[in-house]
Amino acid sequence: MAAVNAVADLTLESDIAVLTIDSPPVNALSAKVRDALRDGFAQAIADPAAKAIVLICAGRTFIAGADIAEFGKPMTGASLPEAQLAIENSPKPVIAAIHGTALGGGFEVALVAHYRVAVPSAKFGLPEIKLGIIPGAGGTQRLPRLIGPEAALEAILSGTPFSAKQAASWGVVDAIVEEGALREGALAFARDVLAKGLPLRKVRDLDDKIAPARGKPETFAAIRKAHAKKFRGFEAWERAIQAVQDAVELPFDEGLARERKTFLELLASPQSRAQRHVFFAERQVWKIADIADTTPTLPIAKVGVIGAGTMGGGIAMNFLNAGLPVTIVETSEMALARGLSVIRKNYENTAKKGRMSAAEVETRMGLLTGVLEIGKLADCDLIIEAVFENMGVKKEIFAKLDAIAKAGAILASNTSYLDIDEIAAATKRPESVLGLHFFSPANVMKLLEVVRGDKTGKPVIATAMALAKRIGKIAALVGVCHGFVGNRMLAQRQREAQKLILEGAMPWDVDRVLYDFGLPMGPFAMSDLAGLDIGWSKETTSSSTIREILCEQDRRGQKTSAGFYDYDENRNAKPSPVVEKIILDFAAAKGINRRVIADAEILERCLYPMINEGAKILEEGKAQRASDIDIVWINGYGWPVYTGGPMFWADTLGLDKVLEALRRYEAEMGEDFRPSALLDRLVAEGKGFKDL
Ligand code: T1G
Repeated sequence: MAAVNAVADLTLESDIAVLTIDSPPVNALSAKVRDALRDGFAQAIADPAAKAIVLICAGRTFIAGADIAEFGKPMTGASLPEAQLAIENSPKPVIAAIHGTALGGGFEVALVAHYRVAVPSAKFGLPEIKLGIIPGAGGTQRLPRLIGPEAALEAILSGTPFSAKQAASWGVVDAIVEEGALREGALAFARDVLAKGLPLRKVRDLDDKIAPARGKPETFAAIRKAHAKKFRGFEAWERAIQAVQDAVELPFDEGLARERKTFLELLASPQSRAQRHVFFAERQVWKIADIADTTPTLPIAKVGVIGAGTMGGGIAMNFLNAGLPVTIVETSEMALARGLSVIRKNYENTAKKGRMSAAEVETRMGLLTGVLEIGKLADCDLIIEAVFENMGVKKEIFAKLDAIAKAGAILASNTSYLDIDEIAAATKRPESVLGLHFFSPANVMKLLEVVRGDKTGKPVIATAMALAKRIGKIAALVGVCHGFVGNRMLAQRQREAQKLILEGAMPWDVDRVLYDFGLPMGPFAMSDLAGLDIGWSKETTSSSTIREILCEQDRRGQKTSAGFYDYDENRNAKPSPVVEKIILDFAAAKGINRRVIADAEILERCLYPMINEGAKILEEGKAQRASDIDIVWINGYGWPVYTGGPMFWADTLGLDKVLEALRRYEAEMGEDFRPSALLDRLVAEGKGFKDL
């Protein structure tokens, strides 16, 4: 055995050379790994005893892509294309042996091998689009030659890995070998290649899968049309489609050169920097400074949910989807029946769309029990309260739970802003109490704010974070304050949006600016969707806000086909002359001189106070890191991922610019814009949130 370098060694198994890459955690294509590929293949090719070469990786996975941590830094060592040429042009058959996830540059390395074998659990993918780039080492040129342009674009635009079984059916993989016996399987395959004198197949030479699409731009036009809505605001997707079109229309080397040029351009783009920030932020968010990964977690085998309304039902579905039995409590037969039927309908709709079998619907519904007595939750390991937002009611429920729940049970509230410490104080076991703040629709939205109370125990937090992963959520640990992280920052935007429509803008102006910025919806369209009458009552209404007046005129939002907007029979919104008059009359009655408000002011006044509030949240330690706030907003409120989240975006703008604007607005409009001390300090030190 000869060490090629610190991350690779070369062994000779009778007449087969085996190059083993070993660079934890995921054998990413760092400079050392690229060097090892170039030098390892040169050594194996030069060794007369080696008749074929197997490329395999140690550890949990085959090469999972380029080393993202190296992006943006000066490149050292061999380039990836250089290492790939050494493999593709080997005069000896090269077999890539794949386990774990062959992703991005890792898959592109496998695609220059002459043959590929994999274990059944292996996965393949080109997830570069999630980093704001396109595959940059031949993926857009070689994959279409193996599976056709449409399937290749589906894989590239989704970034979703596909299975070894799928890869085998597409001919991407030449053999599936026994799980756990990859090395032996690959060596046997190599011997078979030698014995049969099979050719040095180069994917670059294939044409049969791309020829049918040649001279048919309509193929790509259709793909563009199908993805336009999903990729609104993103840059890379259009470039990916163009690259695959080049693969079909141009000679291989020309297409490859164009791909590389596009890849390098996108790599230097603000969008890719932002999405790379999000990649690492999504991994950081799980790490809790004072809770070690080894902290014991509590067993969760049975879950209780109090309230079968929209939130309770959605929350229950998360656990049913993870195979956990759920007992759901309601106060009346009718409310319980309604709640259970909504859950069943949701599953049946999913089955209708072919995303679940009828048997699976029954399996999940079979795990669900509806009851009317809270006492029936006594044997649950976790109980989540999801009733309407009233502190008195919640404290009453937690006092009851304290009396009936078994020792060690975790008691959680789904409140979206109330004080978890006050709720915990209603029990004699505050160490077992925390907030689990789901986002509506709770079975769809990925974000979970895990709210840590003053007395919440570390095993309870560790259990909640692990459980979040189990139910497919991304969890952010937040502290107790009004609205926690997401809603606390949202309140800043909502306040300014309300003020702006009095001062001179119209609801559709504010929504347009935020929609064009990349948010899925503006505050007024969002209110119409949620319903303007949440928290409103005919009895107490007093025409004191635009919202109240709209409700008084039975404009409750989409459900009444009228709210801030008028809605047609297809629920398409259009600006409303009725609302315009209501706003003008209301402002006049308040003696407000309306003025023309520029889009830039709308954007600054809606987003900068949010960033400022984010800074206060960090100052108070209600979030561990600025990137956690980015994760909250991207996964809970649809903040455009290609800007990296509000805090990363602020750094991109320059905190000095944000501070200057806040000071300007504070001078004109008062303390709502008073900059936080942290913002002041960071600007004074010439730093950003990323430096915290
Ligand atoms: N580069 C650097 N670090 C990486 C990495 C990568 N590609 N992939 C993972 N890590 C780190 C990660 O930060 C974490 O570190 C640890 O490994 C475990 O990861 C030319 C240019 C492979 C499916 O986009 O999807 O190739 O937090 O917690 O859940 O066309 O990681 O422990 O310090 O995610 O088991 C394309 C990215 C790159 C794959 C494993 N490749 N990685 O998931 O573990 S672009 C990707 C993943 C490219 C070419 C282009 C996942 C995983 P730490 P983890 P996991």
